[in-house]
Amino acid sequence: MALGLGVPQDQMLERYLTLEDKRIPPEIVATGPVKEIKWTGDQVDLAKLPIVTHASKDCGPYVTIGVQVGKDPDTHIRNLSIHRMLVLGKDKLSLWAPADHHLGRMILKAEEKKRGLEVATAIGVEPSLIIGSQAKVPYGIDEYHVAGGLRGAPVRLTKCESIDVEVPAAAEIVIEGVTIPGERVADGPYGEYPGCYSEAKHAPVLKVTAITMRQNPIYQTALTGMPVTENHTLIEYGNAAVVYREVKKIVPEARAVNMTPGGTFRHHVVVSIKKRAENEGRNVILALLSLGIGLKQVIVVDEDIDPFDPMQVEWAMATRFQADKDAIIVPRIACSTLDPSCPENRVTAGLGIDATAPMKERWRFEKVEIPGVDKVKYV
Ligand SMILES: Cc1cc2nc3c(=O)[nH]c(=O)nc-3n(C[C@H](O)[C@H](O)[C@H](O)COP(=O)(O)O)c2cc1C
Ligand SMILES: [Mn+2]
Repeated sequence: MALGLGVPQDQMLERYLTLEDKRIPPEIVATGPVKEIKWTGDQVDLAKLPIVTHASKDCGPYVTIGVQVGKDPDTHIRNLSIHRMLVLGKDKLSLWAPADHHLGRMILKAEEKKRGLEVATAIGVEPSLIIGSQAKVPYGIDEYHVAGGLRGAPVRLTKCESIDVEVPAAAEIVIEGVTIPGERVADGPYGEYPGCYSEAKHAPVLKVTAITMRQNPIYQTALTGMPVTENHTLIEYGNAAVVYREVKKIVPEARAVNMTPGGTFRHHVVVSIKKRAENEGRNVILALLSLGIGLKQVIVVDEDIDPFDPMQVEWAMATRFQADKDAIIVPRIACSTLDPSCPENRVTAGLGIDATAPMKERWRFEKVEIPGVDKVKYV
């Protein structure tokens, strides 16, 4: 991520926050390398692409890191996102874009008008586009503008052959298609980001209308499954940015935010704050559980605890937390579709742990320090 954005690793969140807000609109160009080869009509054949079956129990080959471009059927504002696609035939793919994601909403909006949604999938694009597609910006913001900000220059786009959608002119491969209104397919098992196999029972279906590519294109794929894979790291900062901004609204002295790797960078977060009112930690918990980005566990610690150090976080829980008064359980909130522990699709319980020390009698919670101990050399 840091290399892709040209940012020092230890400043990632800070720099990402500024870059994500920059917003540089794309430029349209007449053509580009992605138009060197064009397959239309009968030439379209997905079997000619080296689409990979990744995990041992996957039901078939999936495109896993294609950046999808769709347009809202009313406003025509674009959206970028990444959704897995299972090969169903020479010109058919599943498209796992559920309604909790913007492309899924666009597909449903088009179906209400009895139409398919035109969707282009760009494979092999530069990091700013992949990272930009993961930005948690509201519906109605074109992530091409976000990607432009991340790369510090406009993304160059060219028009598709068979649909009214613009794609990166420098992409390796573009798959153009239209969703088939009302058609759904059971798509799975597939080794998903929670680290378990999932089956999407109602995945929309895409009819491929054209494929364009460079001469000798490079086909890019990505792993998902047990954390940590590309699917996890790519989403870390998009999620951390939303969380950090939200925490700052409540506690201006938010110190750090750790979307934890074991929590898939999506379900669990540890936040450290310098609180100035007794129950600010509880407000942070409630705000984050209601964000709708899939969080189900929020741990809040004080500013003297490093949220990236699991030992320190557990220590804070061991010495500053009482379950009966400091835990919050919020029943039945909307969440990710893929957590296998959910009792129903997209229903989860939120857990908040306020492991910040009470403000009165602060000395009882102070860390013991031995002067000079860090200067002792044992070997
Ligand atoms: C490698 C990779 C694969 C992904 N696969 C899927 C997927 O199959 N289905 C899905 O809904 N989201 C998937 N995502 C996550 C979405 O792309 C991500 O949440 C995105 O921000 C959604 O965009 P939106 O906010 O415009 O809806 C994937 C992310 C990555 C990095
Ligand atoms: Mn979006």
